[in-house]
Amino acid sequence: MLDRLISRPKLTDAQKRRVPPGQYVTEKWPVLHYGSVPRTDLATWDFKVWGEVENPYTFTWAEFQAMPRKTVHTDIHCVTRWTRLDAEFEGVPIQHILGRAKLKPTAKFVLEHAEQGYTTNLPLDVLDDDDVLLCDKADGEPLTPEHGYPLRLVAPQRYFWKSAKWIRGLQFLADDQPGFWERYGYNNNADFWKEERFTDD
Ligand SMILES: Nc1nc2c(c(=O)[nH]1)N[C@H]1C(S)=C(S)[C@@H](COP(=O)(O)O)O[C@H]1N2
Ligand SMILES: [Mo]
Repeated sequence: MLDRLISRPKLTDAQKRRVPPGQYVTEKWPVLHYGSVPRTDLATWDFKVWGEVENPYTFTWAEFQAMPRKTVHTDIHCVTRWTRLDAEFEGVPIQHILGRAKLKPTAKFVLEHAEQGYTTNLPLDVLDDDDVLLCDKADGEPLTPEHGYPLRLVAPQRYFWKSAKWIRGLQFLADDQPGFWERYGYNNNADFWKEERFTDD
């Protein structure tokens, strides 16, 4: 009865297997973040790569547009329990960013830095995955302001708070540093298959 009222999508068995424990599927793409949606001027926007790298660098929006691109078809999972299946993200593969940075052997973690001080951390091996992008388009359209325009990270193998919207830089680290939500009790690893939502999970 309740199911009919909230009109949840009918899922095939194959789709059901893609829904992690404790999650429900939504067809819409919810908007979720702390604080307000920043305004961005592409003419002054830049992106910094620094830390445990041989070649720290900064790129502009025009330089970003000239980088190699790819499209990733994937599912996304928010710790607040919504799951969206079959999203399509387009952008620059993270391997391009890593290659140019020339990571030092000491680089084991990354801290994503976004507008207004939002940060989130990942181990390098989770960042350096085939489906991780610096993403400027979703479902064929430029990102909308509330979904991270002009640029967000997409790291779909972890709860979606690990994918910073309005991202402005990547800092490579020898030692792990908790980000914004991680300091407020969210799980450092955030693997949705293991339901790693909060620190003690
Ligand atoms: N800069 C920034 N990025 C953020 C957040 C935020 O508060 N600020 N929230 C995260 C959380 S909790 C989720 S679920 C996703 C939501 O992305 P969406 O609004 O595009 O669905 O963004 C993540 N990235
Ligand atoms: Mo989230």
